[in-house]
Amino acid sequence: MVRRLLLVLWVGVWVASSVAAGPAPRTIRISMTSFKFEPSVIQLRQGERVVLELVNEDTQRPHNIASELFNQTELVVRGEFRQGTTADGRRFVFVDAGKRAEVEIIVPRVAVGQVSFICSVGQHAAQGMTGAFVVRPAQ
Ligand SMILES: [Cu+2]
Repeated sequence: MVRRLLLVLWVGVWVASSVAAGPAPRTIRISMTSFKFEPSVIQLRQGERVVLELVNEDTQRPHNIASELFNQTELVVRGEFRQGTTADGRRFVFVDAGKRAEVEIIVPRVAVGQVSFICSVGQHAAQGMTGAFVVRPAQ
């Protein structure tokens, strides 16, 4: 009887935790070097859970990724990073030379079309370190 009750409890917890976790997120690796993001165009779907794996492959310079998209959703950031906001109000995740971080987001449903991102460190954006998220409607 006790064993049966424990089994029922265990199955209940397992079902609850798998529902909460949902499907595994898609991981998108983004390389940061002087002065570009690779890839610089990133396709996303509304409501999709993705992990942006930020890899600063530069040996000299720190970089960040700043985007209005990050203002519209919750960011779960892991790794070696700093967070902040640019002078014009875009949230960013900053990664030092040779370090990496992961940004997990659920693509907000308010955003559709292109949402730009830049590296707001120094003059990096003017030197070409820009890109865009292309957000498509949920399937
Ligand atoms: Cu940069």
